Amino acid sequence: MNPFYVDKMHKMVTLLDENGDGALTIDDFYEAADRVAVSFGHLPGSPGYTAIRDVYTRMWDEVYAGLDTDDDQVLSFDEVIAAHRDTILSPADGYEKFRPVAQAFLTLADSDGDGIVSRKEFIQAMNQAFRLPEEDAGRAFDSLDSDGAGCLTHEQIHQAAKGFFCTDTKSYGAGLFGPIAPIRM
Ligand SMILES: [Ca+2]
Ligand SMILES: [Ca+2]
Ligand SMILES: [Ca+2]
Repeated sequence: MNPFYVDKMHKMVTLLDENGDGALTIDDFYEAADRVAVSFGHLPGSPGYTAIRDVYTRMWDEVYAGLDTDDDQVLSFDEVIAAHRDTILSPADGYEKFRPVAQAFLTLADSDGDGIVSRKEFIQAMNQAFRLPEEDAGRAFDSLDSDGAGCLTHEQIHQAAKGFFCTDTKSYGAGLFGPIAPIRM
């Protein structure tokens, strides 16, 4: 596993670590779900709120809970890295675990439901879902919009997510979550 993959996953963990304690727990996911639901205008108890919470629960259960190798309900950074390598990076069908979760976020992001994600929709969704600063989200969009169409298809975003999570090279998708800074391990 090369250092670039570690740097990418570190960026991801940092974005998901809602309460900033350096580890991932279900509480991070529920805090994120609440923030995202409210920012998309879904109040607690509404169907939209429940749907968003279900996305985060599903993301935790299907992608992250299984990574908790010492079973303490806390995912350390090392656990996330090791497990991503074994379950998502190495297997040829690794992205299939991620695809339903990515699709749920895509459905949220494509707020007018026209099947494409405009630059504005992308920036709004990355800012609301992952607290990515708007400037970084704009750079992320531009790095993915390789043909300059000003919008992305759902399949382009799946390809980008696959590139981000399932390759350790600087392939398409490396910029999905904005700039990647090298970390010192
Ligand atoms: Ca945390
Ligand atoms: Ca653990
Ligand atoms: Ca759209």
